[in-house]
Amino acid sequence: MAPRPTPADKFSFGLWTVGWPARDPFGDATRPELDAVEAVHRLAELGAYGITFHDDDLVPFGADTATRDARLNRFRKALDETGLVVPMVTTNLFTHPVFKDGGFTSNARDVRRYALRKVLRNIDLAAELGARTFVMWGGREGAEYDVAKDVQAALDRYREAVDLLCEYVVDNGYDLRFALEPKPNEPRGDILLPTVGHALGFISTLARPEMVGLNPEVGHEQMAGLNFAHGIAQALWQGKLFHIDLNGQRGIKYDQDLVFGHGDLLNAFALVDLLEHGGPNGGPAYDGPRHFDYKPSRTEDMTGVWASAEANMRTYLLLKERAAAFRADPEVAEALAAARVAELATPTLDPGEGYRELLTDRTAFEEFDPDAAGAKGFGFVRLNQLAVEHVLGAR
Ligand SMILES: [Mn+2]
Repeated sequence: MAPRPTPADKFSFGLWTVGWPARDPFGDATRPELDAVEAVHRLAELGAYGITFHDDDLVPFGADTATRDARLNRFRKALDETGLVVPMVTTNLFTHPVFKDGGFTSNARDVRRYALRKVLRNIDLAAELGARTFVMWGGREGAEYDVAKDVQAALDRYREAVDLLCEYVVDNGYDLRFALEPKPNEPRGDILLPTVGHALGFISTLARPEMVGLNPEVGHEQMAGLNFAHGIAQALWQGKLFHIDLNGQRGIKYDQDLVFGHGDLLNAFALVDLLEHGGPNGGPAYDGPRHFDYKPSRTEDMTGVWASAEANMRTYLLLKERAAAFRADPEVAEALAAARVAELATPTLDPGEGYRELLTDRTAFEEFDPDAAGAKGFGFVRLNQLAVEHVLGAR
């Protein structure tokens, strides 16, 4: 029996996830358009606490003021009726043809100025709805042809844009932070800030680096062949995990956006353990929204859409239970000790010790027996098997 999700679990969904009519590059939509008001009500019934959206999900691109106001008012009313919150808002700088070479980093300067205006308007809306995080996924910020994009100039323009947006938020007194979402490719052949590591490096060059963090997505890092839980651990370690996109992906291929846990289940287990417990030695954990950015598969009808939404939350809660059981198992504690996992939290040098003292410590080198140390096993496989057995519900 999976525990039932409640708002205390802080599960949130993008309006574009359950609302995806399943149009793909090869085929037409297989489902009807979903009304945003119905999405709010259904997600609230399922136990979610939040809903997020791109500006264009809620108000069609280019809509007049009357249409925009009417759409927003209906949405606000649904939020009031259900108690659902909007913890995050994001912007669409990728669908309209004007953004075919990007928004902030288009070679065309007039497009860049238009993109900034579009985002500034959306930031006002985010603040008005009480969102605390503004996500920016630069899906079109990239290139197919190396000779057609000056990447260093593009990064200058990217930084110029993010610096300007931060200044706007500060000047307006908004309680809002930015979260960059890395992705290696798709829809562009190569996207700028392709991984967590690239984005962390970029953030360190900004005028207000403290206002900008990350919104890493499971599948995006896995599309680059990277270990998502490791990327998240580093983001937490650097205080940059502002938001997270949970989903599933099976290896290095197109962006699948499967239900959370329907890809690399063992890495999902490690991820939930990390988010909930902050790692085996109690590093920083995550207390933000558990946000699902998945796509209900094109094979599903609307019943399947809501079943898949529920599946994300059930899988998370089951993995949370499994992680707690793993941590509470005395045999696991013993295997962790044998694997010397806690020992890594001990600094390599003694308090006050420097290289001079290290150089005089004969036990560190002259009397150390590397052959004996090299012959000793760590027992990592036994520890991992215990994790597998907990995930399988066998313990
Ligand atoms: Mn994705």
